[in-house]
Amino acid sequence: MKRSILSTFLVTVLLVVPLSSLLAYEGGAVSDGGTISGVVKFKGAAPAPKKLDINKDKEVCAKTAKNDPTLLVSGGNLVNAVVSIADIKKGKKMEPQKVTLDQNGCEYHPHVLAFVAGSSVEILNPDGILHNVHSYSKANSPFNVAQPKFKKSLTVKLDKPEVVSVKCDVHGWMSGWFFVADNPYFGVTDNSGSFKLTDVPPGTYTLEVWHETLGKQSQKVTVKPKEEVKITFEIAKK
Ligand SMILES: [Cu+2]
Repeated sequence: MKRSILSTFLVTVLLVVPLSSLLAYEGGAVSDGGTISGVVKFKGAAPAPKKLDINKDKEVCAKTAKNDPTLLVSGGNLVNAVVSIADIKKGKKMEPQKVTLDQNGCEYHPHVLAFVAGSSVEILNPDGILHNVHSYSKANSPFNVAQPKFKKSLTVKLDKPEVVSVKCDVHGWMSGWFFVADNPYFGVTDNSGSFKLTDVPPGTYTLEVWHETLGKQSQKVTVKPKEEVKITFEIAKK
């Protein structure tokens, strides 16, 4: 009898409380947090930078030479990789931000833009020519917006965690990514390949690195109160 009451209760809880809220991230004050820092390395011989073929609107877009951003290695470090904690459910506050994607010179700056779900992205067009911003998303509604030369700014909002490919339908070489995070622990590597995640509550987590060309890799990391743990990722081409 007792068991059936308990199971009725559990079934009721599962029906009433949506699964998404059980999985949601809970933000608050972190007093004894530690730091996860490190570097993402490219394993193997670094690929030679590939020049992009700028075959349209050259007077604006070809002012500076552009390298293919989809695999950039700098001194053995992997650039534009996102390092994040994949399985953290509780930690520092997560607040939606206003972030900027600039199309200056027919290139997305930054190439990989990471932010928390619920944030707004202001997309700038200082080029004086037409761009068309086109997102390829599943969880968020995709957008496909013409941005003529007089429209210097437009804003989109992404509410769901997801990695989203962004392209320009006018300039085939323009590509970028939105990394929409479900928690505030993430970083994008620059030329130094380094990352630093601060105020992480003590515990054991799955630290994940994502790169558009090389895929994902993860490792377990244990964070101790007020200590810094150093992690190295080495990712090879598959
Ligand atoms: Cu464009």
